[in-house]
Amino acid sequence: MTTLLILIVVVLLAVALWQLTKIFDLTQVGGNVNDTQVANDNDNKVNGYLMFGFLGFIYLTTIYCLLNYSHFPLIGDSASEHGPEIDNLMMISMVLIFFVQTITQALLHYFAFKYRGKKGQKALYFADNNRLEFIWSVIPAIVLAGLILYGLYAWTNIMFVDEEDADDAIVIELYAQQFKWEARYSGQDNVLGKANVRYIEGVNNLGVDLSDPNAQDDFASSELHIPKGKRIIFKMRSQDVLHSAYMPHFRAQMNCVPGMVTQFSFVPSLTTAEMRDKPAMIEKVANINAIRASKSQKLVAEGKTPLDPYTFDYLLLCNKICGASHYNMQMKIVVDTPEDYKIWLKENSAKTIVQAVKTAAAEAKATEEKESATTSVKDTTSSNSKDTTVVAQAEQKH
Ligand SMILES: [Cu+2]
Repeated sequence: MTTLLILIVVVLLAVALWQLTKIFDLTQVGGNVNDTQVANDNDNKVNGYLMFGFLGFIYLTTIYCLLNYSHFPLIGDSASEHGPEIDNLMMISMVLIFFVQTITQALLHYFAFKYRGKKGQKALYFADNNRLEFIWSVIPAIVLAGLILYGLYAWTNIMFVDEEDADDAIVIELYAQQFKWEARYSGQDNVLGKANVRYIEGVNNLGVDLSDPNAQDDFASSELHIPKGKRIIFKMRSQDVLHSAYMPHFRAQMNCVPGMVTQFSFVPSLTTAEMRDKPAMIEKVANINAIRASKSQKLVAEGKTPLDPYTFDYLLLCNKICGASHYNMQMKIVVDTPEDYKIWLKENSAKTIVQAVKTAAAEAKATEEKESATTSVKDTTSSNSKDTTVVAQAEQKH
């Protein structure tokens, strides 16, 4: 809000200044001032040097941003086996863009200065220059073709997973809905049971087909646990609108589309604990906690509860603006060692979805019976009070 106010004030100040200069110009009318609208040599010279000034501004801003903000992008320390390949592709693209833009901007501004308007100087007209056009067409074509080929190679490498070959891969479903994620594990058989939005009822909020033999051992979790060093095949579904499963630390993203199953697969290469121990991560966390500590001081002074210190966790985020609470659509990912994963699996795999549905049905039945018992007790009391209409209604209920 404050930023908006500041922006409005700046815009209003600019407008006021512009109006003031116009008034100033009007007061000069009739004086000995050059008010012709045609630029003279001096105007062109000023504009030529301003071009150089702008070039300097671009370069200085670039250097400033590189020095101050280059630690923000996630480059290096990716937590999946294919991560370095994506980082490499990203790095090559960025270096190329940086190189080309640095040179072209310099040329653009230099020539704007060199060929600024001068009295008596005429522009040379020529229709085309084959050699020049050849150079500026062929060089980008070769560079782009190389980049695209490398990108395609990386893409197929990452996206093509032979499920028959990868039989020790773990199949997990990521289910998206406004505004939360849920993971469904395929259980002992490693095959997810069929699911459809039409089967959603009560506690079966993932719409699992309870009659499917493959669904019998499926279990759901609100936290995604995966083991290090094993291939995970994610099957994505969405209940309502387009979502996107984004796991930045694993360099993974895939759209979740209502009515179809999409897929992404990767091998985690760093456990949560290992990632927390990385020097870059330690520095980042310390930085966040320093900010939190200073905020907490203010909160305490206002009599509010201070913020909890931050510890790093991998996250699954939604990367499609899917509604009002999109920003908060996230799920914690824990990369365990294979041993810890086994323990977690043991603790959680017993709570199957089929079992949960059965328990809920039994509970519902029990409460129903309890309720009908209390109603019949009430019935007797009301019949004692000779309220015949209530008795009749209660009988109808039975
Ligand atoms: Cu979403």
